[in-house]
Amino acid sequence: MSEIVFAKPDPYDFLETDALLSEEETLLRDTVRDYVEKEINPHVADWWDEGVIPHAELAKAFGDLGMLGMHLEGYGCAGTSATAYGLACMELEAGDSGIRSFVSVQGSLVMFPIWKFGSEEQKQTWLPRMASGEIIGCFGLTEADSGSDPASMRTSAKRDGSDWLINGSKMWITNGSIADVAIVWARTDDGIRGFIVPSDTKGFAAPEIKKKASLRASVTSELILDDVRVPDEFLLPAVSSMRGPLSCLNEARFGIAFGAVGAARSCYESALAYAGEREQFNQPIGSFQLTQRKLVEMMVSVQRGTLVALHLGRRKDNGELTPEQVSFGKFDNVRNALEVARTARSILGANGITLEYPVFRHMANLETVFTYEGTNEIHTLVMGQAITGLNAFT
Ligand code: TGC
Ligand code: FAD
Repeated sequence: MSEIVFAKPDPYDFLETDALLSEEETLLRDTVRDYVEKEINPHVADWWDEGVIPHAELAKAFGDLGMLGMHLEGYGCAGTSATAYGLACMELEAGDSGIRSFVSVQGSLVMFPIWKFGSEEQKQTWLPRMASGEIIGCFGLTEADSGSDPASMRTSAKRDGSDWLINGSKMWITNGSIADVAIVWARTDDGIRGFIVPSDTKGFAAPEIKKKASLRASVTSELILDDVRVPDEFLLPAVSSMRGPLSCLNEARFGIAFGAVGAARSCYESALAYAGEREQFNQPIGSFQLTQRKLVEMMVSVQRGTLVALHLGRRKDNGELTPEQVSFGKFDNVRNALEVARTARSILGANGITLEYPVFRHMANLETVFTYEGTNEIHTLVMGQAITGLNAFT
């Protein structure tokens, strides 16, 4: 029988989940962590405050690091495991959810549909330049009146000779105003189809949505499509139903299940350090039972989220992961991250409301993460349907 060992637990990795990573995964994780610590963390609070990001520089840097479409094979993509992609999302989101979004959208929502549903010519044309960061993409599914129910979209595409004419608008589109190309999902006589729309096409506009109080280190836009004409070669040939966009969402939601743990970890680490330094009543606030309770809840939540994410990663790498299991990860890890961020905020007292610490920024960002890529309620209903066999969406 193996016996329990007596060893001092690591406050930053209580269950020693690092031991679950391969050498290659650890190296990749550490490379991204190092990049985030050196190149993102010193600046991101200012970017967030000002509502701007150096998108071209970031795209180039992420391209050089092989992080764009990193889990796709061929066409200049790194071809890593899904778990490695998840770990990169975790480190990026420990920096800021908006930075992780930038990478998720490019890889999971723009490159993935071209890779999965595109023609060989489309793959050759777009993927290498997107992998290197030369070209930035966005993903247009949501509309002002079609959020949780994207199948109700009004944007339409009609054949006109050998071309298509696209009309409509999309709302809340990450990277919209800075994108060189948009994947636009539209209703056609033949079902829901995806189009590759270069942003310099006549009739296409992408005004930025301002005054956001969340995900400020990320560009969010409306897409306007006014008689946008694209040739048939810009239609994604291999899908003609909601399976197209929803397959992309599986990929991005998987990354978010990892990413949210990164944001939570950053909040926990901030609160732990603060609780050790800040004194009230002549004692560190970490010595109070009520504070310790909060710290332990946060630590447990981060460790549990890490285990869930890694489990999903292994299942994806084995070809076993289901959309409902992705919903489990997105649902549970994001709601827990939000709770961790709120708890960390309380430990930091008044300092917790400033941008001097990452906590409030993460907390505000996580309100978006709770909503996009399927709200918490939508993922509840996906899992509810899976366990009862009953549809409660309508
Ligand atoms: P339903 O009628 O059940 O199915 C329609 C077709 O889709 C297939 N399908 C899936 N395929 C792949 N993955 C999934 N998860 C799928 N779920 C369903 C299904 O087999 C069927 O295929 P076919 O070929 O037989 O026609 O679907 P529905 O239209 O009733 O939708 C169900 C529901 C509510 C779960 C879905 O609409 C949903 O997930 N809604 C939430 C919307 C959402 O998540 N939007 C996200 C927008 S993108 C975004 O937020 C980006 S944020 C980016 C960032 O900054 O990180
Ligand atoms: P609604 O669908 O109107 O939901 C409002 C409330 O009603 C929610 O609480 C919801 O859970 C609840 N609800 C809805 N239906 C049901 C039901 N059947 N049962 C119970 N409750 C229900 N979209 C893109 O396509 N591309 C992007 O790049 C993108 N980026 C985004 C970036 C940001 C910063 C944000 C905030 C959003 C982004 N989105 C993007 C849009 C996002 O996916 C939607 O906001 C999300 O799907 C929810 O849609 P909605 O906001 O219209 O809310």
